[in-house]
Amino acid sequence: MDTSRRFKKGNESEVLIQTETNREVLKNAPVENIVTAAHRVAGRSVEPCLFGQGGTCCRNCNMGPCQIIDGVEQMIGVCGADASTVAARNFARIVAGGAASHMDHARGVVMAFLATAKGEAPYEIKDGIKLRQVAMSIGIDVAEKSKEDLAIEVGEKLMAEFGQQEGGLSFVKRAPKPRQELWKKLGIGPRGVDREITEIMHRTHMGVDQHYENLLFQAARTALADGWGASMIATELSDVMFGTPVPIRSRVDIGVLKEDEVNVTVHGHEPILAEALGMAARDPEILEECKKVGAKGINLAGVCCTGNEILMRKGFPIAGSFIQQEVVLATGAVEAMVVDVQCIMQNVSRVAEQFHTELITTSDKAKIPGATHISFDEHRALDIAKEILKRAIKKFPERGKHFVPVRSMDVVAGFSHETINYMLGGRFRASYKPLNDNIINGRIRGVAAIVGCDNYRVTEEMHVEIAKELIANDVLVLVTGCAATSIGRTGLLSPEALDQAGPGLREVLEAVGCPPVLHMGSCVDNSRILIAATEMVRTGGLGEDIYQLPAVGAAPQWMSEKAVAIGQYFVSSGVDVVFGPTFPITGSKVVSDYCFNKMKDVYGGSWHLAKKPSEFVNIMVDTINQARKDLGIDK
Ligand code: CUV
Ligand code: SF4
Repeated sequence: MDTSRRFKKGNESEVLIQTETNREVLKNAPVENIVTAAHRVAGRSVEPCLFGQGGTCCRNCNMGPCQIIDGVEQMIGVCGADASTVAARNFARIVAGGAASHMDHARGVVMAFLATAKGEAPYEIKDGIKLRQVAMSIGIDVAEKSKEDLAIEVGEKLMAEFGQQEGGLSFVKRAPKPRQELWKKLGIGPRGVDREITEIMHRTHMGVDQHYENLLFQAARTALADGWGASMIATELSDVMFGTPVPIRSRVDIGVLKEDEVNVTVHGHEPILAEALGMAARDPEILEECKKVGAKGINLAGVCCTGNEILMRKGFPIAGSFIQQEVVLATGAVEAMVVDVQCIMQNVSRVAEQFHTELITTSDKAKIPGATHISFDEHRALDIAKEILKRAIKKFPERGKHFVPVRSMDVVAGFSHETINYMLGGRFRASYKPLNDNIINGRIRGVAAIVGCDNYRVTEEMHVEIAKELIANDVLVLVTGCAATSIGRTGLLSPEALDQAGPGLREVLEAVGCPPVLHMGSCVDNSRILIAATEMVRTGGLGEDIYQLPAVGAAPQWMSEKAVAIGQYFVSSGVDVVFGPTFPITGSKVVSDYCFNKMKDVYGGSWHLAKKPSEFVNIMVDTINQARKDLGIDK
């Protein structure tokens, strides 16, 4: 270990601030001494612990914590656990943490969905067609039922799957048949949404499951309960309730904040709160209040995945990705930051305190010292949203010196699987056939998903460099989460960026007016990619199962546990996935070999590790080329 780095000083000049916009805002911020995560990364006196980073630190019982060194006999756990057991246990717990977040999110969506169907919440069942499709896909008879009755039936059936103990999940049955059979053979078909998490926590308790492969199977089962369960439930019911996304223009980056309006940023994940704020922002009573303080209206802007949810469905702008959450507030131009759950840094509270900004927490699951807590309840959604906005309006006259950068970028978002089906499939016969044909004839080499967070420890614009290289190589790129926002900042989500695409991809997308990179939504919307992949298989010509598709995924700047759960459900669905720059199992040779190689034999897709953008691109392009060769479509 390089000790000069290990004990570095918190020197200002070492602070590497990501993105031009962040640098500009922090340089011009009206208040000095704004400290962000970038400063804390530079200021930490110790490097990340190698045991923690490689997944071989165990503190699952009080005989430890035990730091395990693979291959050193006296460095196994006090209980005898070796590196493979500890790495697999820790990995499983990461998946559990990530999956649990999506499961609770989904639960919230179903509860709001049921309240809506029963007329107890101010939302409506917007997409009746999708409701019927979803109902039929889970075996519910749709004949002669009102929209509301059908919605109640769908909601209750899906809600029951959270606490279910035996049997399978409805949406799992959407996967290609050979995939379902494989899961059955491996014994990893999820039995209930919540059950698998409890079982991971049990099996990783001291002295229970001590075989790495068995542990990793349970991690896979839990991840499937997320991707083909919770996340898919969240996406599908949110679409039915709030509208299935269609292409929509908007803007991203901190410059979407406005001088003459009350800026309210909504940060977190669940669309339910954000949708209510969107409704309240147009309410005449609220607009009247705005006028009283000299504001032209409410400017609602998203941060993190909440941003993606309301961008996709309503065209609200995104103020920032994960690494911009503190910087958005450092403008001094935000009256309120309203948060719900996940990816909210505690430090937003300290930055808000340096300004007139009010931080408002809304989930009883997520409180922050220094914040105002207004408990959100979907039954009273509109009243609560108005109460929140009124507080923000009161803050407007207190806005002091501020700095809003001119930077913001045009984006086109809204590429749900239905939209892709329709746009690439043609106006009269929505189908994946034209997409498959263009892959078979080689105009499009394959499909790559770039997903997940951005991260203060990664200073390169990895998402952007990888996306640019892939589209230049005629690979269709799909994005979700903060990867989508960071790619959006550079203009690649706009049709004008097509000139950066290779000739084949460009020809196909130009004809339909699509940008070279398609924004598919938030993190739970990665389930849209599972459905799109399944549809491509079903359409024919590209094999019988997902693992045969020339498709690959990557999360080059992942930060959250959710990203690992997502990665694992893609791998278990047959997709090769590249993560980096680190991965929390590398402290065990056996588990590394299993995840990076053997999983390919088990699932048809495996994990890969890369550090530099060029390494990501090489693995992704090679994966696609190999799949094309195996399919016999590359002569
Ligand atoms: Ni869920 S999980 S930082 S907001 S993508 Fe953004 Fe997306 Fe990662 Fe969090
Ligand atoms: Fe150490 Fe084993 Fe306890 Fe983990 S479970 S802390 S390896 S003794």
